[in-house]
Amino acid sequence: MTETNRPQPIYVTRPELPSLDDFIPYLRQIWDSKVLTNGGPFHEEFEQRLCERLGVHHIALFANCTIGLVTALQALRITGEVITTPYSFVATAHSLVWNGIKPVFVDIDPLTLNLDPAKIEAAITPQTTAIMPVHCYGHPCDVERIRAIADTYGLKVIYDAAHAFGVECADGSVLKHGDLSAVSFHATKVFTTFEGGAIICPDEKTRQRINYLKNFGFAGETTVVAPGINGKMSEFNAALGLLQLKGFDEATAKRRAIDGRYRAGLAHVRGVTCARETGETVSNYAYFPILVGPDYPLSRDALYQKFRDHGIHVRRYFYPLISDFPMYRGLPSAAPTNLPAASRVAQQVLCLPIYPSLEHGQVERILELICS
Ligand code: T4K
Repeated sequence: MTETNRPQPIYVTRPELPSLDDFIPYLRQIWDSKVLTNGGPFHEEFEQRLCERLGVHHIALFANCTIGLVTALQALRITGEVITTPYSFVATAHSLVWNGIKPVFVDIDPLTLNLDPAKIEAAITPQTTAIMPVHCYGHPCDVERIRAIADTYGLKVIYDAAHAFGVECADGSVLKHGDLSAVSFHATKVFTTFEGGAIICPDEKTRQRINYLKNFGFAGETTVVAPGINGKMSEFNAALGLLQLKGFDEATAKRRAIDGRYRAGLAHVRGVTCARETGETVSNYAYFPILVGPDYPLSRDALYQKFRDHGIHVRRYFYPLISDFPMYRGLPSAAPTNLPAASRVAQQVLCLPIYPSLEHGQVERILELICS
């Protein structure tokens, strides 16, 4: 095969961007006004539009989701121990450690791949102050059971909702659940501002405190009320977000079609299981994780390599488990015996490419590679 007819590499995700021409007027406005950041007009408008789009009342924009999680924990004054999942991106547990909080890992449900509510109570100690579950792959956690446990023990719930933009349950956006939820607008997410994120807050008072914290703690020109951080979103990112909102539904429809094709194509492949949805009424089709079981002719890593050899950059989200990284593996809760479901899933998972510009022929090639 020559360089010219070699197929283009395929990635696990690719951002869907608006046309550059459509972005130029936004840039011109920024250049003309010279307001670049610190709550400028695009920032304010983007917060407003997001509230409308998501059906929520209070949003604080952030430079990224990780700093949003760190700030959410600060805002609720979480200390001691927080129960969380090992089956996530490292930012989940890192946000705890950045606050001097000890993560306590609890196993996942092997079907939903989210924190298993049945295992939470056994991990609660007098030091536990909160639960940080993840809506993994955008599939909602069992929010009702988690809320009931939190209420019984007087715990806060902060959702790492990095994957869950646009996801809805029967009562609307999943981002409304918990005391706070943090969502990501990173380049790899279904909705992107290049880098970015937001906290969804229950009330204006909490949002105000979060706004102080993300602006160094300033509550006025000469008043600093907390040792805050710089977590602000710039005008550039906010303008991009405004423009991106316009294309979100169309992009989701393309993802839905790919999701449907994968599910149909893999339905009868022995040893391959598609992760199931968990009760959302509207999905965002953010990821397409499959589990490669012992009945499949190749190991997960052999299939991963086969894809790589064909220029297809699938990813093993989330392997290794967070609890296997050096800064966490000494914790008693990190022991693989405490996390049997997460340990098994991390060995089997492979996230297939899914993004709006992924072509029909490319999806078929991916399916062929799994089936051949
Ligand atoms: N909580 C959870 C549960 C998360 O998954 C994440 C982030 C966070 C919190 C923190 O959110 P942020 O603070 O980032 O807002 C990626 C992302 O960097 C990370 O944001 C994401 N989760 C995680 C699941 O995936 P990598 O190291 O896999 O990214 P990378 O650079 O290898 O990109 C993957 C593929 O995406 C590339 O092969 C090609 C494509 N890509 C990537 C970038 C950055 C593009 O096409 N364009 C791009 O600009 O972590």
